Parts: sequence; C-alpha cells; structure tokens
Amino acid sequence: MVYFPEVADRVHYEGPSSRNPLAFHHYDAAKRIGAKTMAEHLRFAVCYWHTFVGTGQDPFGAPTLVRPWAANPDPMRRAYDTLDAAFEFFSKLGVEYWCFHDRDIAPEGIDHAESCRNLEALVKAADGKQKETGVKLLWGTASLFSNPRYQAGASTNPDPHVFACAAAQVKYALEATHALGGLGYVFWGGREGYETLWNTDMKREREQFARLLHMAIAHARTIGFTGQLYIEPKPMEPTKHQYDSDVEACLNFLREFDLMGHLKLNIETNHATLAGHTMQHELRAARHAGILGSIDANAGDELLGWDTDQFPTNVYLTTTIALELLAMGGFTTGGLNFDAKVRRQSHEPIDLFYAHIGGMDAFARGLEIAHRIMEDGRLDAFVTDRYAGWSGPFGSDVMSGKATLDDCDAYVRANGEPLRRSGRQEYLENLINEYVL
Ligand code: XUL
Ligand code: CO
Repeated sequence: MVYFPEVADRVHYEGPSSRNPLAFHHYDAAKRIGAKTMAEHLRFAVCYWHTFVGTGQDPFGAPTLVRPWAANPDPMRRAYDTLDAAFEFFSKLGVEYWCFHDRDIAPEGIDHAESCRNLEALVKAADGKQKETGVKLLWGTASLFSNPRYQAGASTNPDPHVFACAAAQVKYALEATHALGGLGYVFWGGREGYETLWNTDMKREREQFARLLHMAIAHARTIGFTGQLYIEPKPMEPTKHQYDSDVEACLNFLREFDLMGHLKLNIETNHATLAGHTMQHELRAARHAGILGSIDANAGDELLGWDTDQFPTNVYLTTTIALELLAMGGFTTGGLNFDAKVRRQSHEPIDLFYAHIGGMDAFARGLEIAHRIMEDGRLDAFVTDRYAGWSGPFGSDVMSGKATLDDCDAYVRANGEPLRRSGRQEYLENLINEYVL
C-alpha cells in the first residue's frame, strides 16, 4: 500500500523561486557549504513517535490525525503497516536517519517476554527496511514513561522491582539499537524527577538514575555496542522537576557520578526554552564542556509554557543552532532529529511532508547564513578583541594563577580607573541581520 500518493517519487530541490510546496526551496542535499555537503552537515532524522504514532489527542479532545497505517485492529499488523509508512516517508523525504522508542515500533505484549518478542520481530522487519532503503538509525531509546508502572519514575522509582523493569527494557532497547546499527542511544528521563519533595528521597533517586546509566554502559560494552550514549535535558513535564533539568545540571550530574566521557547530550530546543534558556545558551554550554552530541530540532511557542514540539521555521533560530554546530566542527555521531509534531488541525498525512520540508529548508538557510558569518569573521573578531586585555602581561598572570590580590591592588594603584567600552549589542544584532536578511 502507498501511504503518501501525493509524492510520487521523492521531494526534490527546486530552488527559492519554486512555487511547489512539496519541493525544497533551500535544502539542496548535495550543495557544498565549506568542506561538506548540506546533507553531511545537517544529518536530518525523522522521529517515529510524533510522526507515525502520534494521534493528535489532547486533554480536551479525541485523536484528530488521519493515519491510514494505524487502521488495523491487530496491534502487530498495525506495527508492520506503520513501519511501511515510515520507511516510505523517510525515503520520499530524502532523510538519511530515523529515531524510535521501543514502544513506538512494537506494541507491549501481555507480559515482559511477549513485549520482547514483539520488539525482536519488528527490529527484524526494520532491519530489512533499512537495507532496502539505505535509511539508517541515528538513535534508539526506551519509553520508560508511558506504562503506568512508571508513574513514580523508572530508574528513580522508590521500588527496585520497577527499576528492574526499566533496566530490562533498556537492555532490549540497547540490543535493538545495536542490531539496527544505531549510531547512538538516548536516555530521556521521562519521569525521572518528582512531583513533591514530601514523598521523595531526591538524593537516592539521583543515585539510582546514575546506577542505571552505569549498568547500561557496562551492557553496551558487553554486547559490543560502540554507539554514543546521550542524556537529554528537560526541566519539567511530565514531572514538576526533572533531575536532568538543563545542560549545566546534566554536566554536574555526569561529573558527580563519574559518567563524563561515557555520555554526551541530546539537546532539544523546546526543552531549552522551558528551562528558561535559549537554545544557543544550551548548545554553547554543552559545546564548551565537550558534550554536545546531538540535537532534537523543534520549537516552542513564546506564549505557551509547555512542550509544544512545533516544527522549527524561524531562520534566526536555525542560524544560531548552525553557528554552534559549525563551531564544534560538525556532528560526529549525532544529527538533527525532528522531535516535532504537526498541529492537531494539520490532520492529513501530507501535512507531515509540509512540516518536515519547512524544517529542513529553515535549517538549510540557517546553515548557509552561519557559514557566511563564520567565513566573514567580523563577529569572532569583535569578541576576540573584547577580551584582548587578557593576553597582556597582567591578564596572563591572573589566569595562570601567578597574580595575587596584592598584585591586583598594585595594578589598580598604578593604572587608575579602567576605560569603559561599549558592548555594542545593537551594532552586533544589526551585523547578524546583514546575513540573515
Ligand atoms: C520528550 C522528548 C522525548 C525524547 C526521547 O519531551 O523530547 O521524545 O526525545 O525520549
Ligand atoms: Co526529544
């Protein structure tokens, strides 16, 4: 069965003047930007959960999304049909990667053993689809938040029996990811946090979370999985407070529990804004610590305080993301995964194409703009010059630890009041607009 008949073969690049809404206007996979092609820089992935198993249900109403691949009443049949639709979509869109949770691709069975068998069957089918289409797995993960047993957390649950369920699920999800040649594996702490401290031993729960990660690292080694492991910061939702709340909290967690070097971060735009940060800030903090691994690309809504997971269309935003990406020298194991969902009113399957095409075009433009900003060098030169004093003899003595407070006192007595220099924010914002506009 063909699920997306409107796209006969695949989405093509037609250039900025094209009026075809089912063509790329900026994303030209083979176009070189610096040393790499656009496809090599951006490494787009489509997520399975929102795009193929999301229903459009919200707290106020029933599912709205028309999904012909989800029509079969038998859950396993439905899973195979969904896989067909997903790989048709990936191929027609021309993305290189996909991402999934165990429970997205295979339904839960009546018990753990049946769930494992279901997953194994779907992994086999997905392997066939990957071979047939050439689409690869960017990362896999386990849904440790949807089953009611995880209502009080998965690895952070007060009950070790629930911890065992989560750990067992991670074992099979890791093995599934490995079997599919996944480049990475993500831990998003869906319910690893608390609703109220009146019933929570936060110290113990954080230790339990770290323990699961150490166990997963050991298991990855045992099975020979060499892909990158990531955690994904998010400050809240579903819990009131998630333990991996933002990049700096994750950094502290990784350092505290001896996990640096084993995990990087998968950073998501809407999670950054929920944390009260810009995506630029979160990426910068991770990049400086050497743990920027992968990106969940989406956008929030400034007027809504929840995780709306919208498709990114703002070129200013994609420019800031591409600047961080270029500054870190590009992705190695990671990519740009559209962890984004179409709005509830965009209920037709074809809306999935419009959504992804828009996101890919926005990132293509952002990449081109960021590349020009870097090539031009005026922004970098401004920042370098702003800190130039630190390369002088006094600045170097301070930073090398040679200078004391007495030396600072002597320096001020000898040199008097410092000259104030403008931060030139507006000048720099105009400079960025020179490239964006
Ligand atoms: C939830 C979220 C997840 C993770 C994978 O906000 O971002 O979908 O990306 O579990
Ligand atoms: Co995400």
